[in-house]
Amino acid sequence: MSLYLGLDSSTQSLTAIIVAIEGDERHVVFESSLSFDEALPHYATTHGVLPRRDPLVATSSPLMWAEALDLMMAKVAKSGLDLRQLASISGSAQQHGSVYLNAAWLQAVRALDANGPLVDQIRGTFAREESPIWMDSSTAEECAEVTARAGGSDALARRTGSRAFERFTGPQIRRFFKQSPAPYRATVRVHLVSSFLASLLSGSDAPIDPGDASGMNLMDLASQDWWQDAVDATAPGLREKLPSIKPSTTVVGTLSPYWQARYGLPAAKVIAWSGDNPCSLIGTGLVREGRVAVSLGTSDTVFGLMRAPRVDVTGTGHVFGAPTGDYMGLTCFLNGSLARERMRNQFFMDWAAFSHALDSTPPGVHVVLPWFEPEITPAVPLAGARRYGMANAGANVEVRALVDAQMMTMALHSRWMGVEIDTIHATGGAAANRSILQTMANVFGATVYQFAVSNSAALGAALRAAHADLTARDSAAGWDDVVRGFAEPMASTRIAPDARRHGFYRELMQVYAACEAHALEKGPDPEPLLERLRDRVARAG
Ligand code: XUL
Repeated sequence: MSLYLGLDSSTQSLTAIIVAIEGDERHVVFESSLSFDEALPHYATTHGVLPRRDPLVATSSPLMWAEALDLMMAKVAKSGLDLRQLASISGSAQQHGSVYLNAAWLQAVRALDANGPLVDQIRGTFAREESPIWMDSSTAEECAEVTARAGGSDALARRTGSRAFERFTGPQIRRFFKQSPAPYRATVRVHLVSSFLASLLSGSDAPIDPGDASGMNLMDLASQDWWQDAVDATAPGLREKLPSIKPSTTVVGTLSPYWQARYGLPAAKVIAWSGDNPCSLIGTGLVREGRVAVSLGTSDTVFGLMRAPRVDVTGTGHVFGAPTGDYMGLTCFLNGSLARERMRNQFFMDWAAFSHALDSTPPGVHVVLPWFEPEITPAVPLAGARRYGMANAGANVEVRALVDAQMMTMALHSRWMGVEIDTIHATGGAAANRSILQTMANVFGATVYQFAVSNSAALGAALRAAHADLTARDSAAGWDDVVRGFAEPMASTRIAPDARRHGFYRELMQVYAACEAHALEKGPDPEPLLERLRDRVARAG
């Protein structure tokens, strides 16, 4: 039997999952999570984000991520499992966030001493104490500059898989270079959250995988290497500061002596880390084209595997590298779980009451655009929910309208992927809520399935670790074989769409799209459309 560890450093928490594989025997044997706010209160984060002075700026602490890793490895060591069987480890991390390291980094990471905590040994290695994360939307100016310098939006999208996005690492690096030229010059390495944590585990300077590198506006999708024009368009001297890009299956090294001596762990192989969405692709079993997954986490995302890159000409979505060596299409929505939580708290509900509100309230002819925070899809720089056809609606209707809106915006903005969505693999914390998933089924007109493991990113990381080990032993072991028994939708959880409701949502979605266009000053007043739908509903009784 072999054990494989997957870690997921997300926006709000660090999760570890260990899977055990012995032929057809496959089990999750350990799962543990720690919340940054609760476990590491001295960093003073809220939902994993450092105190925000400017609503457009969102940063976190790389030191906190490292300290969390130390705490979690201590928990793993005490799991009671026979960790001599731990063959390999991989990880997943929130995408786009960047870590800026100075000249002391390389020596420090290679010489970690088991006699002292990790954080004390890397404290002096940062050229920038705070890391900008994916929730940051402060780089509109830098996006415009990078776009112009790299030959325009279409060229950037075609070469890198995405037009310039505020949270993408390239525009973030450019802003740092412009605002803090001296610390930028003192930066010898810019890591992503994923490659930073892989470096700490392996005691080396880890590469970035194509899945996470494609969230930077810097990688050439076709060659899976840095695109020099984009690198030059971003900041001077950047090429030398970037790690290499290596396939997601790369063995970066072995667990460094720090972890072995401090926690009695074996010299397990460390496999390149990737972004949370590429890892979730594996953790929801999407190793073939055709189906999509919807992840309901801090961000809500819709994604699916693509054999060949089909870049979104509307500029909404992204093409990333997939851990299988293929590609994945993805659209990301910022107002996910924090918006659901905000609504729940506003009306003093627990999750049972939230579900009851959904179950007891049919969709109505009104729309809320759920932009409580600046939104990524569609691009909404100024926060503030907008309401159409609803005033003083009351708690239940507000909850229903919010979840309807979250599902409608996902359905509308994932059309570019060109997939006829008839089956959805639902994952992320809120995928445990069947009332939310019933709304998903009704809006998309698709069958929705849940999974035994809700953290598909951590599971995907564990399965990527397993894949690297199994293929090293038997080159015929494919992805289908690796995900089997773990990342399969549970037949008993099947949620079928209600055809009548779906018919209504198809009409409401047109109104929703019109409201969105109006709010973004791209379309006329949608009131006549709302009126027409109200009439039709009244006539139908
Ligand atoms: C994807 C994105 C988020 C983060 C955090 O592009 O920004 O999904 O990866 O989960």
